[in-house]
Amino acid sequence: MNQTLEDTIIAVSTPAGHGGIGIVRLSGPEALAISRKIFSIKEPEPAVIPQKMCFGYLLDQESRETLDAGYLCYFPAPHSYTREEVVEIHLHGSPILLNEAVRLGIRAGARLAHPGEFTFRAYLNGRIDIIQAEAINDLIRACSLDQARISFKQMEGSLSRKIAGVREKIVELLTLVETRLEFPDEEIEINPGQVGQVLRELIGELGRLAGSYEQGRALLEGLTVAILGKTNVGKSTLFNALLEEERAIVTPYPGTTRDFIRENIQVDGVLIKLVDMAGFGQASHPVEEEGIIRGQRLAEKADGLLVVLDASREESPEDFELLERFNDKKKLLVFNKSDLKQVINRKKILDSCPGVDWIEVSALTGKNLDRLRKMMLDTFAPRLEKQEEILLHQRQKVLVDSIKGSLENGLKMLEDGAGEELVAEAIREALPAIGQLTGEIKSQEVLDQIFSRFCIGK
Ligand SMILES: Nc1nc2c(ncn2[C@@H]2O[C@H](COP(=O)(O)OP(=O)(O)OP(=O)(O)O)[C@@H](O)[C@H]2O)c(=O)[nH]1
Ligand SMILES: [Mg+2]
Repeated sequence: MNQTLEDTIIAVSTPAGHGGIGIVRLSGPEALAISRKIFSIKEPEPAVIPQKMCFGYLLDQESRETLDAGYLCYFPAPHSYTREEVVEIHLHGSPILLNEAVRLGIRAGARLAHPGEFTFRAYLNGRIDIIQAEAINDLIRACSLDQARISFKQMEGSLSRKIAGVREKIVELLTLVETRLEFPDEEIEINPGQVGQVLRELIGELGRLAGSYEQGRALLEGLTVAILGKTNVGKSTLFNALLEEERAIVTPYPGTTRDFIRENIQVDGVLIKLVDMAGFGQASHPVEEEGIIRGQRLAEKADGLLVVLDASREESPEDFELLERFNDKKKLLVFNKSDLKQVINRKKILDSCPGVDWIEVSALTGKNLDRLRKMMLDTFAPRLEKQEEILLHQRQKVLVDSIKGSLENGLKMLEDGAGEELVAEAIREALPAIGQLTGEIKSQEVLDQIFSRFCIGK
């Protein structure tokens, strides 16, 4: 990513495609001058009132042709997204027109922005840190409301403040220990018990934070829930019913589904990737056999399983085999076809897998499906503590673990009675990881990785 801030950059900031409005954005020292060359404001002059929509026309100065009518909005530095001079030109949402506006802007002296370059400038100019930049992209790409809520809070700085708090406490500890080192003869109150106490609290706090990544990952990527069971138990019917769409083929013949099908559903703001697959058991065809193998692999990696049983028939060895095979996975037992005469020996099944929650449903009539949705969340989704911060990125987790590791070293040395110098050195090692976490320490590779995930115009 280009780190010079002298250029004025321009890009379409609304998504590609046709829409009600489209916005072209400029940022940099010449943003206002360039935008005035391509957009003429109608009456009264001097027209540009900061942070107010000014009506006018998109203009090709060379041909003197007016191309569209719209609004210009000027955000003077530093009160803008990037902290630079920023201008937004709101036009009709026509890709042809918006690209033409960008072309005119480039002809007037701007340069096309790279993906994420507006946000990158906000970061370089100190308006946001890297955690907030990540949160902005997470917010834009949020695939559930819960995740959007968390990303919004982090964009506003909640996680950054928490990390700043940790940093402050570490620096205080260092000051305490190092002052003692510099002035060994003076009576400075330092109590190893107190240092240990602060270290233990910090380690606990960082441990909880790192632990939240499991929830974060589920939120960002969604939970994968695989529907499995013998052939013909009603997996595809259940899949369609949960999806509220006739997506998978359903027939009365066993072995209907041969490949797996994945579709997303939302349950209470959580994204669930639901997978329907071939029924377990004796394959009657090589294609089905391959489907079964793939299904098993997928089920092994899923966050949760819905094990479907046909309650209108007797239980069979395959049902038990299946439960045995996925013994250690999170699962729910779904006794399907509750609208028919119930034949299955439920007790025998439940006894074979103690502690596993179950429900009776009819995928055909829809009975109990809402309850099943809720149980899926309760059983498979990691608990969201509303107050706690949540890490959404592995990058963040790795660094929080590293900070915690340095403090644990320091604590161990303290407990082993090592000299203050060594304790201080171990604790100090936490600081670079904090710098990397917030982006205070810049790594080109990390920056490229983060900002290349952004869209152009953000
Ligand atoms: N009465 C009743 N019939 C059901 C129910 N759910 C599914 N069925 C019927 O059971 C048969 C098999 O349904 P599918 O959804 O294709 O079953 P499957 O488990 O996907 O089968 P395979 O893909 O072959 O493994 C169809 O005739 C469905 O209409 C239910 O809740 N009640
Ligand atoms: Mg099926």
